[in-house]
Amino acid sequence: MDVDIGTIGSPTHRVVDVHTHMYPPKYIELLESRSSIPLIRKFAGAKEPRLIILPAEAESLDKTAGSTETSSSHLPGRPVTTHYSSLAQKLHFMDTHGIDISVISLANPWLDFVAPEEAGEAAKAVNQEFASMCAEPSAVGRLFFFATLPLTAPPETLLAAVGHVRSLRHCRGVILGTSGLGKGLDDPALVPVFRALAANRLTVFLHPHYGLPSEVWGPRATEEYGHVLPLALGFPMETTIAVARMYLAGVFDQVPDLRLLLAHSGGTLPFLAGRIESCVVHDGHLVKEGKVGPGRRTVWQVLREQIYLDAVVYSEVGLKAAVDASGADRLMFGTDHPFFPPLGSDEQGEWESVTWNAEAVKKALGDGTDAARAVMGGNAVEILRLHEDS
Ligand code: 5CU
Repeated sequence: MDVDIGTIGSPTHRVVDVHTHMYPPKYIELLESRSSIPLIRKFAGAKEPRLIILPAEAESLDKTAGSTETSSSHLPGRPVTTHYSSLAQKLHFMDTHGIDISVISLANPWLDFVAPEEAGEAAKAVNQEFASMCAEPSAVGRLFFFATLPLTAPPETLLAAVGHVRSLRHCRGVILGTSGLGKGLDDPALVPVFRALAANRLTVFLHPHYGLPSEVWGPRATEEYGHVLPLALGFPMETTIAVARMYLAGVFDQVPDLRLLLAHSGGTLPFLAGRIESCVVHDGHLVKEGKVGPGRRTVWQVLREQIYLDAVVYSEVGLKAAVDASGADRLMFGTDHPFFPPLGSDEQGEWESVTWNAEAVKKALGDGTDAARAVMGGNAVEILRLHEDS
């Protein structure tokens, strides 16, 4: 059934945000109940509680133990504003930036930390909350979602969860971190899950969280460099490594219908695909194992056949690499809301992090061109079936 989207523009002119997160109230409660990361903690004198999730933030959290420090610039993590959990706020943000439709997803670290025996029920509760938000009268036709899987749960619970999310209205896929069942996404035990997702036309939105080991950022990072290194470099490398491992393990050939949407324009994959190819072709071990012979699909082919990229890369330079690698027809606009709010200015107004991404699309593909419109929304409508109200 086609969605009644009221005053919203024609399908090819819609603006769609495929990378936009929420922490629904039950998930916030879960984080508030914890004493180790990920957690939400209140600090004396601070206006909002702080969300502390990144492995690289653990050290600064330890330093605040017992401290009465109240200056927000010295507190770990980020303030939990209404942007994280409020539906009205999400819709306001969309209206402010001319976004017609958002495909919302739980943000990192999802349910990766939940005990195996609790993960199945936790996933059901979170996914139900997302489905309910999308079914609110103010949201119908404007919100769809990527569900969350209970990856720490036993295999039968995990596969049952795929069955559950496929039945949820407005669900278009799942968001997945790179740890998988604990051994990464090249773990053969994940293949049945990928098969089930592919069979149900559920796109996998692959998103980083763990970055790289903290030591690589050096001894000055925690005190002096904020979150810049883990977020700007750790996240994209994590995504790149995860997909390269899947490629080397043959996951894309084993599950040819699997579709991955990669966060942050694929990390560094569009830029490094040529180097990965060269390393594959010149690897004596792979050649001896017969993995480089005729019929091998190149990384470039996988990028054009099974991978979509978001356009959350903040510059036309990176975006052009993404277009060259996957094609403008596989690229989809995103914002990463509620992360990267404007600092020191009105969070209810326009966010520079959003306008940078929209500008990059214009600069890379031309203002008002069909290709730019496709990236801003048309592709997402087609690929994620956002014209169907199911
Ligand atoms: O600011 C951050 O830490 C993040 C994060 O954790 N996840 C994300 O998607 N973007 C920014």
